[in-house]
Amino acid sequence: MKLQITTLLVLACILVGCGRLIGSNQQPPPDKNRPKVATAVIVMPTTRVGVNTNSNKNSTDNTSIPINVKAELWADNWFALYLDDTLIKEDSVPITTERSFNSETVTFPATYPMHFNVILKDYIQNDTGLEYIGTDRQQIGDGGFIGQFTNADTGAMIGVTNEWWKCTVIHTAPLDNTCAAEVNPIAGQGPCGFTALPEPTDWKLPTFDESSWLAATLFNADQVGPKEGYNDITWQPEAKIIWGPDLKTNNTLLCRVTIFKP
Ligand SMILES: [Ca+2]
Ligand SMILES: [Ca+2]
Repeated sequence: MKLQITTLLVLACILVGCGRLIGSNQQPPPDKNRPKVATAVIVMPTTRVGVNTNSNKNSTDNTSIPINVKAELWADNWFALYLDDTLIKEDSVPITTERSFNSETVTFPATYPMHFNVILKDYIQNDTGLEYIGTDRQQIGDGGFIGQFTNADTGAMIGVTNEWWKCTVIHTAPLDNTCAAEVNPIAGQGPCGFTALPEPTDWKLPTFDESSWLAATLFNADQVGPKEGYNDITWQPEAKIIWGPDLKTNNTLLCRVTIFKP
């Protein structure tokens, strides 16, 4: 009798399990709402396979023919733009300048897919992450970066700063915002702790593994309060102001993007 009950229970469990399996097969999960980012992750490594191979040069595909690219860039406070590991443009106002808000426009040849890297820095007086130290304006300054890339010959837009950029923060300060209220703020002491990391090796190369990097955080102009130079450029609506997750305490960032042939 005991054996019969056990057998019945096992049979019941199998039937319930089978029912669930059949049910899941009948209703496959919809994939129409798959996030855009997931598509980008799939596309990028696939397209990169052909980068810098000689076979591309003999192909009928025109991706290996350079085009003239115009980059328009604005940073609070400083940037350096690289194409792979070649420096294209460094902000003409040094990061040691307390109030440096200026846009830059640069034109250069490049071939698809274009792998861009930027170093972004918010001005800090020292590792406390503060500015105007010792004055009644002592504060944690904020950052912000926006850029757009166009085909200089046709005027067609080929890339913008948006959430598809991947970034990592390598300088964060202060670690506690009450540092800004310290009478004598000292870097590394009390609320004025900081995190400073070296640049990862080879991070500018297309082969670098950026899987641990974050999607750039988007900010609007009201949040950043863009200053001098920003209005010198007609920004396309698709171009967004990007930074790390914390506009104030993220002080140095590295960001990357690949622009593919439209
Ligand atoms: Ca700033
Ligand atoms: Ca800052």
